[in-house]
Amino acid sequence: MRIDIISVLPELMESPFQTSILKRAMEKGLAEVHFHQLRDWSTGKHRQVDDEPYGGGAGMVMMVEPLDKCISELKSQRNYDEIIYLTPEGETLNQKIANTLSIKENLMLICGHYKGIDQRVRDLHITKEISIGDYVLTGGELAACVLADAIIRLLPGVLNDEQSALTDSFQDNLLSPPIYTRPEEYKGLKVPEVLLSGNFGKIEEWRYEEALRVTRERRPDLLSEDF
Ligand code: 6GU
Repeated sequence: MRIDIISVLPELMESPFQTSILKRAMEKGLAEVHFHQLRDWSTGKHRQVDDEPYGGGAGMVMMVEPLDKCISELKSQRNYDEIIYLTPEGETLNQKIANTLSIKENLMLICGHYKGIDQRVRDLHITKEISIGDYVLTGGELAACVLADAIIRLLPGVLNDEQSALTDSFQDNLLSPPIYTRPEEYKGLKVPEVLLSGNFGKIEEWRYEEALRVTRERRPDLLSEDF
């Protein structure tokens, strides 16, 4: 998979892809992430990429021309499965969206800043808008990292068996059951007997019941969603 990310602050997104599991995914050639500095497509002498909104009002708007030029150039080089604009106005990211995007070949992510992007960029190019939750960030960069992380970890070969994505919270619309490691007792708190029993049928049953209990207590909304 290849992900192209367009931003005025690409340096903000470098370290997540140079660390730990995502770094390994890059090194193994399972994912490629390419950053593009939007200012490189600005024609103005100050490399301007934002301007005042028509009709007035607070805040700046990201101009149509640099974004259109950048996106068009990338589009001339390969076919993108989705061109995604990260914005609080988008569909809220969930595991199902991450799963769907993880089977694509080429994705383009557009990070907004200021009050957002000129509507005509959306009309011309954007195929999907995604938000990472109901709160406002200073820009789309951290959201783009969140989205890319959620997608890349699902690519075959990125996680090993111990890290397997198949047993994640949300992969079956259930939260994870409690987990324990050594020691068997700590400050009077004991590991549930069943986990020490060696009876894997019983253990799986216990984990499922606990996952249901935790989900019912914390996120009953997940149980009524079809997945
Ligand atoms: Cl995608 N962008 C910004 N700026 N804020 C957000 C967001 C995205 N998702 C949640 N808040």
